[in-house]
Amino acid sequence: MRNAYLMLLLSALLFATCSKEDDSPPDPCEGIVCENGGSCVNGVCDCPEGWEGADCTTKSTPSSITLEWIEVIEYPTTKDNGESWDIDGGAPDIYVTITGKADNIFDFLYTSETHDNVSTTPLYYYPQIDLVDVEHLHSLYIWDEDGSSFEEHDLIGFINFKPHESMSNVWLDELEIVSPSKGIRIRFGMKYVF
Ligand SMILES: [Ca+2]
Ligand SMILES: [Ca+2]
Repeated sequence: MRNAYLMLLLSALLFATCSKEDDSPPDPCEGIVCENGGSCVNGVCDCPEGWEGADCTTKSTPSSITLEWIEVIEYPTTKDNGESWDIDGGAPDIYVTITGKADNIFDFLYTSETHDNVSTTPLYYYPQIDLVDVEHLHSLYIWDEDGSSFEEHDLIGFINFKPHESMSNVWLDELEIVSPSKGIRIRFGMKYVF
C-alpha cells in the first residue's frame, strides 16, 4: 500500500514536470524575421539606426545630412565658343556654391574656397554643412572667379541633386551625380543624422 502511494506520488511529480514543460510559452520571436541587421526582442524587431517598421525594411528619414566633401570630377573645360573661362585666357579659378532651392541661385547655403589656376581634376571641397531639407532639390554651381566682384565671375555649370532619396533601399555614403549633356560629374560624401 505504501509502495502504491509512493508510485502515485512519483507519477504526480512526473506529470507536474511534464505539464510544466508543455505550459512553457512559445518563443515570441519564432517566425519573425528582422531585416537589415535588426534583431528580435520579445517578438518585436529592434532595428538598427536608419531602419524602422515591423521587419526593419522601412527607411527612416534623416533629420539632416552632413555634406562632408564634394569631388568635382568633370566640368566643361571651355566656354561653348571654345574660349577659356579665365579672364586672362589661363586656367580657371574654380569654386562651388550650393543652394537649397533651384529657383534662387544666389541663396547660398555654402560657398567654397577657390582653387586657383585649375589644370587637373578631381577638385575637392570640404563643406561640413548640415542640409536639413533632405528630400528637397538642391543645386551645386561651379564658378570661375575673375576680377574682384561677383558680377565678373563666370557660371561654368550647375547640377541639381536630392541629398536623400527615400525610394532607394540602401544607405549611400557617397552620392554621384552625372549630367553628360552639361559635361558635369560630381560626387558627394554624406553622413546621416537621425
Ligand atoms: Ca572667367
Ligand atoms: Ca578666373
